[in-house]
Amino acid sequence: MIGKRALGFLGILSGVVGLGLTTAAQAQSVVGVPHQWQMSFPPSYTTVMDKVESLHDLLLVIITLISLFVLALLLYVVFRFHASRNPTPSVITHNTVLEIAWTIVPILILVVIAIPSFRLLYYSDKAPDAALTVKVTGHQWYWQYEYPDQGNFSIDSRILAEADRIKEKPQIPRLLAVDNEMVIPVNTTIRIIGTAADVMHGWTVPGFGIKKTVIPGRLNEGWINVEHEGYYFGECSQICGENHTYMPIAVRVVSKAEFDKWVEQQKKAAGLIPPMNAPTGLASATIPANR
Ligand SMILES: [Cu+2]
Repeated sequence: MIGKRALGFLGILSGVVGLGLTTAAQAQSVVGVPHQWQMSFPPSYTTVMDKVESLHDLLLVIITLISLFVLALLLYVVFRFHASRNPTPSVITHNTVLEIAWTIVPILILVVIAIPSFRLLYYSDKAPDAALTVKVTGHQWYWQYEYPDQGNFSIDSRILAEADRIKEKPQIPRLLAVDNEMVIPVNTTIRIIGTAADVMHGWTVPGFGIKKTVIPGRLNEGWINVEHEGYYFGECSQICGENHTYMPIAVRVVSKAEFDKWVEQQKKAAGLIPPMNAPTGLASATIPANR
């Protein structure tokens, strides 16, 4: 009996401790990761990606119809004009109506594709009402994130060695865990300004519908607004040298309160906030005694 009770108590205790650890280390669930046997796009986490998917769906319908039409024409020609059925071939070389038709129809199809395509291009291009900006700099071979609106601190984001990943962030898949994720608040429009320090890199997070090639000496702009908290991942998408494979992009989306807390921590670590033990009597000392 006692043994069972002790075991039960230990179980509860480990549950409580476990819960504490879980909330501390895994406050955000791992959302945006690839899955086994994944065939299509990753799930969409931003309105930009929703629109990318709907453009893709439209294009898929158009190219399927075109392919089936061309296949049907080919089969018809193979059957109808086979030497056995058509021993004397036609010698017609021109048909004005047909030539105008096969010029105009593709133009119309391209216009149908171009309208939503340009609309999406402009939609994803710039965010005039962004609440904050994060500057992304690609290095050989890690990412640097700067927060100019929060006092201009910066963090480096490097891949974790496998042993460290297992120890520190076991919930995150292999080759995707980094020491410092880019941290952003949920449901907030974030302007992404991208550049590179050495060679071209690609800041790409498929679930966000963002793929920015970052180039030394240039600034490229994009934006994200993520609806749910969690960890999201991408990879450098521009061959940038030996360790190109080992510079994953990890984004941690947190509540606004948690983001503010994280910013305070980073500012303190960067020495941007004066220590808290400043003299408190200063304000009263400046008030004249006779008032
Ligand atoms: Cu790369």
